[in-house]
Amino acid sequence: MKQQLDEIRRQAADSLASITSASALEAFRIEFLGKKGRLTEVLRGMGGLSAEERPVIGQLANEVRSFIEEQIAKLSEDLENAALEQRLAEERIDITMPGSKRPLGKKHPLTSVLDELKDIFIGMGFSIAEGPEVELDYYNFEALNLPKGHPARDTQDTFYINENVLLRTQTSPVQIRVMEKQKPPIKIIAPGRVYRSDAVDATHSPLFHQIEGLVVDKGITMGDLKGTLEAFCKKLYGEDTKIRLRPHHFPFTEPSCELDISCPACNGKGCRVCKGEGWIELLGAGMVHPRVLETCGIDPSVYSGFAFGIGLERTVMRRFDIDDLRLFYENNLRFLKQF
Ligand code: 2U9
Repeated sequence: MKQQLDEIRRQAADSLASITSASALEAFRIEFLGKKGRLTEVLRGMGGLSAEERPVIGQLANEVRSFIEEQIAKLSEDLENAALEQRLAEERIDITMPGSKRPLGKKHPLTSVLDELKDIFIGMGFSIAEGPEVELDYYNFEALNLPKGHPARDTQDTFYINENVLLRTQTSPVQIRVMEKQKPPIKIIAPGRVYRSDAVDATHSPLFHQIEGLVVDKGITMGDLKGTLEAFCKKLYGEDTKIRLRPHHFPFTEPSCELDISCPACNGKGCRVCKGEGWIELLGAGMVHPRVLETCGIDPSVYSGFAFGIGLERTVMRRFDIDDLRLFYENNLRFLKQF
């Protein structure tokens, strides 16, 4: 039996030398120390030894077991360290490598000019009001002195969802809603998307943006309208900008006007930009029609107001000399990167 134990120790030492993985090491452990292992088999035969031999063989067997267990533990640690070194080498991150650049985004030209317009009006004491884009016919037309049958309601101009629901054609409904809820003084702008049933071309889009304004209080006059809009134009186009008001008609304002600014490119002398006129149309405005005030429960014999509307795309196209409205919506980075 002593020879068998010596032979097992030698075989174990030989096998260990060729083990290179944790799974092979586990197979080795089972082969020698498992229930049916080589050492276990030999120890089963100890029953047949004499009383003198048993303690001697038993000690030798324990020495062989301890030798194998120590070798397994050492090799297991070596294998783990080797695996860790392998991972560290493979998963190494070179922190001196340059980071991956994240190109910085920029505001869309419509957004940056809209923010500029909002800031000017906020600086003049206006609040910003918002409302639904899917609107009721009542708020978009009827309450604005545009009764059923008025041509502005025709479906060739308006996206109707059904008889009484549509996509708003202007942001005026927001101002109606404010007048219904809030008693004067009112001083708001209503910026936002509006929809018209127009075919897309260089100057038309079914979706575009407007900024409308409304001031209602006691004793509001056309002078307030002119003074407010002149201050706005000077802030937007420079202090030496001049304005002029031309008579016009809108069903929701009386009197109505259109406001021109002196051409920023030639300062009123006449050039390509203003087509030789020296003036550029900027917005429409007027005194709120008394019937509109009445509809909202505001007594026109006590209160008066003025309102105006600016097309955002047209303003931005003029600011940056852009000749095609579609460029705003195509998300072409070569175009957008210029702003
Ligand atoms: C209420 C009463 C009156 C808003 C107004 C205009 C004149 C105007 C156009 C400018 C360019 C629309 O985007 S555009 O095509 N708008 O000319 N808008 S007065 O008048 C109102 C609004 C709300 C309760």
